[in-house]
Amino acid sequence: MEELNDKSKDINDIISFEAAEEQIQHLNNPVAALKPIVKKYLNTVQKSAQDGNKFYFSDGDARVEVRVVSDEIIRVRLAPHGVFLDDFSYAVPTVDQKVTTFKMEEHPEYYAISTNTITCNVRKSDFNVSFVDNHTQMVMSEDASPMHWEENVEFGGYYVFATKKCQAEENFFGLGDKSGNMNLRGRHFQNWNTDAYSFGWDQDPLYRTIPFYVGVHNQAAYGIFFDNTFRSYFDFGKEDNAKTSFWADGGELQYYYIHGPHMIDVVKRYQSLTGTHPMPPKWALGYHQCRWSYYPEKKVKEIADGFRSRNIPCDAIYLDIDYMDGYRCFTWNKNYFPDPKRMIKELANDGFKTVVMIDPGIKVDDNYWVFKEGKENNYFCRRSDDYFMEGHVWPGRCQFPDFTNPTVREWWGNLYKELVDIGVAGVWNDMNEPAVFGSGTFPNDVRHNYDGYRGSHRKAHNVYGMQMVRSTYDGLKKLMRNKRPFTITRAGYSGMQRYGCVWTGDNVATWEHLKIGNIQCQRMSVSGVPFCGTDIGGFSGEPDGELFTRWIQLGTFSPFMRAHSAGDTAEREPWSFGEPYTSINRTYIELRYRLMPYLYSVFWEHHRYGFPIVRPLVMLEQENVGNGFRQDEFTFGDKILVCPVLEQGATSRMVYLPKGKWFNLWTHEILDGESEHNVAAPIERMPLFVRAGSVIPEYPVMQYVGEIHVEEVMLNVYYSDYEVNSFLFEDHGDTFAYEQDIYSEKKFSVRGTQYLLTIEQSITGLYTPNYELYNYNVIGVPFNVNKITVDDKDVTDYHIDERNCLRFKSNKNFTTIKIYN
Ligand code: MIG
Repeated sequence: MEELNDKSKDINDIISFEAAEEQIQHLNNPVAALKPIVKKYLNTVQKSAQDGNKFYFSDGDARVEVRVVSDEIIRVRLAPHGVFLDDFSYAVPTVDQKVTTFKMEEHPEYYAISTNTITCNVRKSDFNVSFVDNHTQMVMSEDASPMHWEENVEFGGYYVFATKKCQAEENFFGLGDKSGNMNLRGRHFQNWNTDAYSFGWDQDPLYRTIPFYVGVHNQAAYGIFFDNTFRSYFDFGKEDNAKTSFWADGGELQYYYIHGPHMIDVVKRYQSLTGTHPMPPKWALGYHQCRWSYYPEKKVKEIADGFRSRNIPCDAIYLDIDYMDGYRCFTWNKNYFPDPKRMIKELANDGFKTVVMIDPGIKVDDNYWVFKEGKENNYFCRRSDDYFMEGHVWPGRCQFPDFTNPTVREWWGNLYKELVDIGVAGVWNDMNEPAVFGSGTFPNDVRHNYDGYRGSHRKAHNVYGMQMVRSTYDGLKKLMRNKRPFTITRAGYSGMQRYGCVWTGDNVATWEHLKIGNIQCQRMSVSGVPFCGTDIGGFSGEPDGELFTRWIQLGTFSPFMRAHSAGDTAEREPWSFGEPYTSINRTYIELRYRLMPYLYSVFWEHHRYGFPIVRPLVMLEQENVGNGFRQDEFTFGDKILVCPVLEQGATSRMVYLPKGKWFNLWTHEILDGESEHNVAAPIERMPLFVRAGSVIPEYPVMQYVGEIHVEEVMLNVYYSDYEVNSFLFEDHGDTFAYEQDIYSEKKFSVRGTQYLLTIEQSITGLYTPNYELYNYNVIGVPFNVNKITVDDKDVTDYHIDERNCLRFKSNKNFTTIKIYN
């Protein structure tokens, strides 16, 4: 431990577990450095007590609370001297869920708190806490040493630590916004929201804090959510191959054990604690074009025309900071944009939504109404000695609203009124780590309201961005009445998905970053942040046509699809690289729009039922150990498997397909799952596969969402000899009527034999789409078709097309279709 003696080293550089434990006091405060290190561990359990679903254990001084949250979730808290901190969390609005039965039993050596599904054991001799699957009796997670802590003389409170055993061949996933390989085993991390311009493979920390990971061992998965907003640290068997640790610079040692055993269920349960993403307006799922910056108005129009004249679909154009007057939020530079309302209207007439950037830094300027209001009402953050928190950002000297104050959030939300009135459709919150030029972020001593629970920046830093986008989302929701807001944030904390989507920040136009981005979106998805995208093409640096096109292809299956670039780089529109790239880019963006009803339905499955949108291979098939190391392929929903091409010059690539049968989306070739295939991947082709038995709904190509009144929905039916269910969700697309059950959910079941293919439909919900017909494209029927019936009536008009697909139409309300040999 060489670092131990190097007292000049900043604590931020030290993230090895043991080293941090030893070092913290010495580095953070000179007074403590003179004292011996006092690290305290829980001792023998002496007492236990029960209060409803909460169980308390004490070693005579410290207390531990074990709380049954649901059948599959248990929360553990530590109070070093018996007094728990306020039970308040920005991540978890409501702790208790439905629990059917639970009980505590005392055994000679331990206490056992069990639900129907899991048991939490607290060992008497040393306070060891473990979690066992009732069904398999497998120990899913177990302390390697008792929970411990260390007093923080300078700031008060404690550094808090938990250390768990790494189970045999255990792999780790999640943890939100991290770079590098998807599997976290053998690495360590810290969480401290950071403006990480041009970050590298393995750079840490980045913009967001999601202290939640999933462990997979012995084919079973569980999750740990360490709900602590202070700077936190995770070590996945790096310091000691046999241990996984997490710790924080303050706050409470409080974590949730979340049971699987399927990884997807762990994520769904994490989502049940922290919430899902609200339904976005449908246009938000279209293609978005951004740049730092498009200005003046003429340029914006030129870009809009560029899309329409080339027939490349696009739904949104972004205005980055230069639209403002001297970077003052909520103002306009009237030289560049003399009449923003007219411009936004004209763009809207042409099918474009306008999304604008809003930063947290407010220019110190007594002639600027936002600053004046903030100052008069005491809305800006202050230092410990009551000075204002001042820092330089784009506008020059700035002060910063305290978004952890509910009154400030409400004020800020209302500031969007004028933007909403002139037709702005979405807002993009940047720099909210918060980022400050020079110093990076706020100093630790800045005070925050923290929704009445008070805290310094040590406690509020990681939630600042989340509370900003929360205020933006809530404000827009109110101002737009019943319309769905569209918001994007750069920084965030667990639960951020309730308020907006996210982009991965300032990436680079390199092949390595294409890989990073692919993994980042998958990792965010495992971490409960489903609506995520990268700057297509790379923010800094310049891609060539090939790299840009490969990025558009990946972006077609990123939940959020937006191209963005820094201002000092060459232009980056889908047509910037000439042919063949323009045409290929068009084809993929068109594919995005054709698949819109599918993408939208997958979003609903997330919003309503908590399913992740993007699913890595390991989530599809955790029992296959190899999948713990595969990180290219993923599915969008559960029907379409995507294998992005991440190597320059590639014309083919290896693809692993999970169990079952898969159709190559381009060729209709049927491939077996549970094996690897070498698949053609010339520049115009990203390998895409559809699960046999799927029904993939498709719209006609449109230049923007809602351009064309849909007369009939195409249903692509992929033959299967085992039964598969597919879902189609439909509603108005931009209101909250879905909260009043104004939507329709359709279930399609497909099942084939050698002689017969059956398609069944069941419909629930109060919404009726205003098209009448389904237009079928049945793929892979293994027999000659001699007869088709729709609800027992013969279909006379059908044919086999040039791609060997069976084509016919029916009324959208059918119940049973039979296709006979
Ligand atoms: O200091 O608004 O990540 O997307 O274009 C840079 C200008 C500030 C950083 C964002 C980027 C945006 C840029 N911003």
